[in-house]
Order: sequence, then structure tokens, then C-alpha cells
Amino acid sequence: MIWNPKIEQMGRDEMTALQTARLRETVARQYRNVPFYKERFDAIGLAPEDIRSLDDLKLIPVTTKEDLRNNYPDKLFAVPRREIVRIHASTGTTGKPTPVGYTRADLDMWSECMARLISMAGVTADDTAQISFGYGLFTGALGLHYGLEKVGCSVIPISAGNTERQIMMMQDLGSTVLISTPSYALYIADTMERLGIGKDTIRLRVGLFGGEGSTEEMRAAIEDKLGILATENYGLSEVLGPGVSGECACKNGMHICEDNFIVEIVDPETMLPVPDGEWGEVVITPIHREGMSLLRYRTRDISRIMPGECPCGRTSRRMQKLRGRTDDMLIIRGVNVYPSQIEGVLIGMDGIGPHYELVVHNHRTLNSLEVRVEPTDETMLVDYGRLIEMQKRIRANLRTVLNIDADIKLVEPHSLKRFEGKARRVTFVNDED
Ligand code: DLL
Repeated sequence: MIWNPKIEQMGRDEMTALQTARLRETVARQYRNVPFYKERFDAIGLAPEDIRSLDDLKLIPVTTKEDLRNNYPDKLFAVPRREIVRIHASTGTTGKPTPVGYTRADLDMWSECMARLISMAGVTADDTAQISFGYGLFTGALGLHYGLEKVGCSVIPISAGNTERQIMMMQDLGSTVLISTPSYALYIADTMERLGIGKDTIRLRVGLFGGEGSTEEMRAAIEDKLGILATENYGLSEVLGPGVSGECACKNGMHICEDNFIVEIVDPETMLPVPDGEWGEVVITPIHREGMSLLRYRTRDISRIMPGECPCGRTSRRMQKLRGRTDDMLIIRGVNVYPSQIEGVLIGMDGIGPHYELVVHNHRTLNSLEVRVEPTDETMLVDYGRLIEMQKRIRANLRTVLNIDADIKLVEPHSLKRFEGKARRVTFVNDED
């Protein structure tokens, strides 16, 4: 079902006019209310009135994570605190979190975006949704929560963790929709397998996954293990949270909520937009936010605008499943490697499980990559011949795709770390030379 046909099937000219009007309003408000933007504009002699069309967007300097840090905690809020009704924060791995403020209208807009993405995946008021994202400052749980309630689903706010209880609730309450990171979905599936609980004992039919990327291979593994359709949605706290874009049941790219966000794909070196279809860094401008509205926020995420139309009938532009982040690229002996490429190779292979860990060893002059995986058959670990043969096979497959040699370590089944939220699969180790 199309939740908001007026917006989701809007003609291109009308959408451009709507985006332009909202962009101009946003720029004027930011200039008026946020000293950081006034200074930025004044410093380069740019006036808010200079932004007349979507094409003029590129005249505005990008906003970065560092700008957020420099304006900690709330100097980028665009309204007085009494108008802010909720504060979330982004999940940084280092330093202080970045607080994000929402007005009541922002929360309404958020639920509207979520309701669209939830309906796109085929979820309706007849569904029971289990939210297995961690509740708290993270935007994932509450973002999905209010959207699901708006659609009319029965929401189970179970939060992340206690996996056996998750499965019990799933069975007893007949959850039909799972909301989590792909890693946690895999962990739940894994635990079911370990406990001998068949997928025929649960009623899940759809997974709405996000908060981190996963390869198509990983998605297929999760779909198979849980017997579901897995769709993906995207967003980040700095611009809202989940709700920027999401897949419909065609799984043909993520439809962007274009009335609320302008998504540009730029060359990360020049910050200039690249043509549709080319990969680049995602830069987002929320154009319908009150509490905090960043102009051209650099996400570091890598995607591209997908060509053509989607058979679902929505006219919105779509962004492809992310390829990674500009900052998660590893350079192993001079070769650029994305962890997602490694995942793609590993998941496609027989005899090893879908969990993995990458260890980058930094020596004084060179670095090297160690890939840890679990064999599905435990007895392999005591059969030297089979073990070596398996290691060789993985090494050769990785070499074909990545053009580097990795050290393969087969470790005991269930010994690698599992994740209830976003996975951290790469670790860096400084070795003595
Ligand atoms: O992860 C918002 C979110 C929650 C989106 C739940 C979807 C579902 P942050 O914690 O601020 O916000 O982290 C944002 O997570 O820049 C991406 O690098 C990554 N990310 C989020 N969704 C996806 C996705 C939330 N579908 C950062 N695919 C973003 C790949 C994703 N990466």
C-alpha cells in the first residue's frame, strides 16, 4: 500500500517546486536562527536569497561532523529549548555523542516518513512488530516505534538483548515483523538454530533492517534462516534518524522521502555532485525540520542514485544499498578493501558460517589482514587436511575479488562475537615488528 500517494507519486516538476520552496525557507531560517550558518554565509559573501534553485545548493559549504563537535552540545539547534520536545544523540564510536533536537512538528514529520517506509515493505495494521533495536539515545527504536503505531501495528518494544526471550516473545505473541540491525537478526536466527527452534514455530514474515549495512549475500542468508522478506531502511541521527529512505517490497533501491530531504551524491574530493548512477558520498539537507536542520551534511556513506523507475509505482528517486563508508575502507598493502567485499565472498561460501571478524595487523612498515571465520562443521577443526583445504579455498576466493592475500583463521563455532546492535567486525592491532 502507498501510504501517502500525493507525495510518493508526485510528478517531478511538482516535487522540484516543493523542494525548492522548502530549501529556501530552510536556508533563510538557518541564517536567521543559527549563528554558525550566518557566519559561514557571511564569510563567503553568500546571502540566503542567492539560493534560488536546487542547483544553487552546491554554493553552500558542506557541514561536517567536526562542525557538530565544535558546536557541542546544542549551538546548532534552531529553536529555543522550550520548543524542543525530544533529544537524541548519534552513536559515535569516539568522543562525545552529538545531540539532536526535535520539535513536536519534527516528531510528526518523522512518524510520517516512517509510516511510508513501513507501508512500503508491505506492513499493515494487521501486523505485530517486535522492535529489537536498543531503546535510548539511539534513534532507531523510537523512530520506528512511532511510525509503526501510526500505521496501526501492534508494537512490542522489547529492545535489544536477551535473545532467548526475544524468540519466546516472537513465538508466544506471534510477531510478524522484526525491527533490528541485520547483525542482530542473524544472531537471533543463529540462536534459534542452536536451540533447535525451527522457523515454522514463529510467524515472522517481514524484517525491516537498518542502522548498518549488509551485503545482498547476508540479506539472503537472513531471509532464508528466518523465512522472511528483508527490506532495508536508511538514515542518520544528525539529520533525523531512520526515515531518510527505505526499500519497498521490490527491493530495488531505497525510496527517498524527497519532500523532507534533498539527497546529493558528491565526489568526496571536490564536493561537487556526480551524475545520477555514479557512486559517491551521500550529502543530505533536511528541508522540513525545525529543531535542527543541517545544510549539506556530509554523511561519509557511499551510495548512488539508481536509474529508472520502480515497478511499485512510486516516483521518488532511489538510492542504492550503501557500499560502505568512506572511513571504513581498509588499505591493505596499498590495496583498497571494503569490509563489505569480504562479507560478500565469505557468505557465499559453503562450509563456513555467516559470522566473521577482520583483524588488521599494523606492523611498523607493512600491514596485513587476518580473516576469522567459523566452520559450520566443528569436526573440521581436528582434521588437519580438511582445515588446510578450507583455508586455501577461502584465501583463493578472497584473492580473486580483492587482489590481496589474507591470513585465514578458522575458529570454533559460536566463538566469534555476536552483536545485538551495530556490528563492529574490524579491529586494529599494533604488532611488534
Ligand atoms: O543508525 C539511524 C537508523 C536507525 C537508520 C535504524 C535505520 C534504521 P546513527 O546511529 O546516527 O543513525 O548512524 C548513522 O549508520 O551514517 C550509516 O553509516 C549507518 N547506516 C544506517 N542505516 C544504514 C543502512 C542510525 N541501511 C549511520 N545501510 C549512517 C548502511 C546504514 N548503513
